[in-house]
Amino acid sequence: MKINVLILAFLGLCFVQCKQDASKDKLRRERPNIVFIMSDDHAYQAISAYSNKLIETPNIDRIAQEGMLFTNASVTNSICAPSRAVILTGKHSHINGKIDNLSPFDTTNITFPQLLQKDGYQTAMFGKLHFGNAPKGFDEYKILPGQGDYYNPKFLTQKGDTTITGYVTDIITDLTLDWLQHRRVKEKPFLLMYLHKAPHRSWLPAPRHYKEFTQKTFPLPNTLFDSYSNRGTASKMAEMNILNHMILNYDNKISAKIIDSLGIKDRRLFDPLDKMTKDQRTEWNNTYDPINTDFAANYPSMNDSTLMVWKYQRYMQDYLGTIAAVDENVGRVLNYLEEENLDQNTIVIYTSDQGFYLGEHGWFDKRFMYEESFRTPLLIKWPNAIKAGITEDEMVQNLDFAQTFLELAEIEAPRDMQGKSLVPLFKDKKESWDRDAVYYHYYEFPAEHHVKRHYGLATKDFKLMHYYYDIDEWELYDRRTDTQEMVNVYGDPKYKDIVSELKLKLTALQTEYGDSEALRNQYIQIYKDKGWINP
Ligand code: SGN
Ligand code: CA
Repeated sequence: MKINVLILAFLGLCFVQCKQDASKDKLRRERPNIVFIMSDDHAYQAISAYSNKLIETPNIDRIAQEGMLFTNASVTNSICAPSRAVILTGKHSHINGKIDNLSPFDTTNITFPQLLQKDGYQTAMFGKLHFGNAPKGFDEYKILPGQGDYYNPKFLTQKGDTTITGYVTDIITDLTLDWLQHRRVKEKPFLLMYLHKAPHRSWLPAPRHYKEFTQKTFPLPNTLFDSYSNRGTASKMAEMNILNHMILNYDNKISAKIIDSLGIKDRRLFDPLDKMTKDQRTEWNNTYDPINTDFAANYPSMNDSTLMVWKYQRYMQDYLGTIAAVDENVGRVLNYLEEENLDQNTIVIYTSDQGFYLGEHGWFDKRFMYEESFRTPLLIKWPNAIKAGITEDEMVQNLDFAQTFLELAEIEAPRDMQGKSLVPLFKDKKESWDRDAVYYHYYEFPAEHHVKRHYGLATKDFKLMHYYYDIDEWELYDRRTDTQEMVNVYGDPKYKDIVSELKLKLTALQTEYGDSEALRNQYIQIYKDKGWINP
């Protein structure tokens, strides 16, 4: 009798425990899915949720309409692979070691996908990573080698390489949808990293957008003819001016034959279209041959300013043309989530690995801490938790994603991660958000585009930068009055106290994040050892 009572009590306890475990399990299964969409070099100026001067992006905009639009999101180091390393590790470049596109990613770094995978998330990555090594922490990946190609791209997979015929943005989406449809494990929450190559240079649109975009004319930015006066050496020395450094053949798609016949000494002649099939090439020629003919006829009468405008228009036509395909494909993924009733408990993020110049200051490309390359688009929706239609102007960074995702997945973040979870901002608990400055450090110099090394800090009101390697120059911009950053006020006596205050803050941030002169010298030494000495 006594024994029976004991057995019953034991079974009862087991039942309660099992029930608790099951409901805990259920709760953990109900952790949100994460769809992280990132394009490459997508300027916020080219998303209509921010501004529709250049293009309409109705699908990307849906994310902001149904969630939040961040107007003050930035990167810690405005270049591709380093930005991706910051995102995955939640650590600044000087800590995770991926300071530039050239150094290998140190795979002993712990990344947030590894932690999610270990804790029950199904994980997948499709598209551009640009690390030179395979990602860790993914159940499945299909990634472009290096920069990848727009047409008929090759992908690296766990089962070897595969080349797929078609247009890269469509293919990355097909792979993503195929995984969602056929290999998603319904019992698990998932992390999906859906990473576009577009709109990266050399800006090749999909055939369906050739006609529409090559016929468009775009408004000129009012700093297109910037002479870089009132600023330091770095802006004057950069090689990313549309008139002087954009390549007529590679970038503007004027054939080598025409360039030669016009006697133009272009810096580089090579064919970005060489991966196309014969049919794709024919379709391309149908649109681009007449552009070539027109250019040949008009070039002799062009001066610097008309050539600048012509190149800017050509640049915008192709760059924005690639974004039209990104937008359509983002729509396909959002639709799928809705059709499968996955949208309510899925957090969807749209961002870029950094910002980009669309003719502001006469530039293309990125790398600088000046606004257009420092700032990056960020749109987030999660119907279960985020109210629709919110605009958020707090200073957030790509550094913050890892800790945000870990918090959503109820996983404790490693203590050495350096970002801040965005969850309080999602829940409108801004009182617990106390960040008043962000840190930036760019390293890749000497290198293409010649943007000098610099670090700096940004507050909502000011930006202080130090170019420290081959020159020793400070720049200060007053963001309240000079939103286009046209006048360096560092030497202006009016700003003396502000400079002192910001320098103290900068030192405090460097101490907090563990950046130091010794570390800077160590990273410079790597370039010296490789013989990459500044000319
Ligand atoms: C390539 C581009 C550069 C660009 C870098 C880095 N040149 O080298 O214009 O700055 O990538 O871009 S290209 O002639 O190869 O197109 S990043 O996005 O990968 O960082
Ligand atoms: Ca990039």
